[in-house]
Amino acid sequence: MPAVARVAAPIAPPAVPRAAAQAAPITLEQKDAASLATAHTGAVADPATPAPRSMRDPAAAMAPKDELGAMRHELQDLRQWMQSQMAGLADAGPLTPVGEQLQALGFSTARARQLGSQALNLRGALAAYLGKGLQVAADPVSAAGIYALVGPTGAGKTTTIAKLAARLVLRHGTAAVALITTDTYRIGGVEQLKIYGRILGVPVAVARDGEELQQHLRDFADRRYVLIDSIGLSPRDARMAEQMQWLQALGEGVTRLLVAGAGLAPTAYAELWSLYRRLPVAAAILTKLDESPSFGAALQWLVEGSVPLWFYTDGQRVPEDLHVPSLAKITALLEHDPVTRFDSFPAIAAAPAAAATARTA
Ligand SMILES: Nc1nc2c(ncn2[C@@H]2O[C@H](COP(=O)(O)OP(=O)(O)O)[C@@H](O)[C@H]2O)c(=O)[nH]1
Ligand SMILES: [Mg+2]
Repeated sequence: MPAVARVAAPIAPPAVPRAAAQAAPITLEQKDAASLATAHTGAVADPATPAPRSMRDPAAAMAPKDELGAMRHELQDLRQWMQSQMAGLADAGPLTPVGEQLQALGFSTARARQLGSQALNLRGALAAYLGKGLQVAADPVSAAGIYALVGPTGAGKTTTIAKLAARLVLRHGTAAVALITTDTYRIGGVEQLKIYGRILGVPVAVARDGEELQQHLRDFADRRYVLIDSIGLSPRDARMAEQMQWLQALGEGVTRLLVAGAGLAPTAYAELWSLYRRLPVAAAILTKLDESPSFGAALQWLVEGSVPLWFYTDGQRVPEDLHVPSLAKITALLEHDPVTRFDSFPAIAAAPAAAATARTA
């Protein structure tokens, strides 16, 4: 399994030398943010926090002795006071403009309020939150192994398997990859994967029970990558428990990836996670970002549930619409900027013709 790395925030604030930082004047931006936040929320000064010295005792600020030192202290006081006022806004009152943007993107009101009160703009808020909390892998599914995709029906498991398989075939050739499906209940479930297998030139095996699954895995022991497609069922369906048992029985020999649409409600992510986390699940793949431009709820689930994000998909094309996430790409998508689609995709020079022409049916 590739090492999980935290995304380095590329939009980190410029480093300020210590001496300069101490004497740094309050910038216009900072002042504006404070007055904006206050004007917007109607918040009044927290009586528990003493106001800066000059407000309490103007003579102190005008003392001629060591004027520069006095000004420095005054600025430190002012900065601390502003910070305490801004922090106080996190718990109550209307949202700041940045908070409103975050809420519109799907983040919960509480998180939008907190992040919105701490950042001067949307990009800063996202960089701070995602840069610290979103776990990604530099090159996911590069280690040889067995990978099982789980998740609700219609989430995009089969399509994503095809995209992943194409990515691996492009890198390692058809002999390195095999597919197995346990989706034998739905009409067309097996056929859908078999079509992709034919186009990509890789074998597809069908497992009707745990025994058959184990047997296919033995048969494919010489393949570097085995991808298992599964069926998503209601937790009340006995067949769901059955399939979960097959996958659980594989123990640590299989890496399970939870596939979920990017546009679900926060409660849907909580339910999904309570159902699938016990498999256990190594990471998530978010699908259909093209249909869900405001996927803050999904990101909040990933960050606060400590679920690494290995891939996201933003369309039905195989394999082009599968991407490895980075902070810059996720931020650009949230800001609804055009994103460079191919920068994470492997070189296509050695691509077999079949894989290069693979498309969804
Ligand atoms: N717009 C869009 N559609 C997708 C994406 N991924 C999958 N789909 C579509 O979602 C539908 C269900 O996908 P499928 O792979 O069969 O889901 P499964 O039931 O989880 O296996 C199909 O019509 C796919 O083409 C995506 O990233 N964007
Ligand atoms: Mg399927």
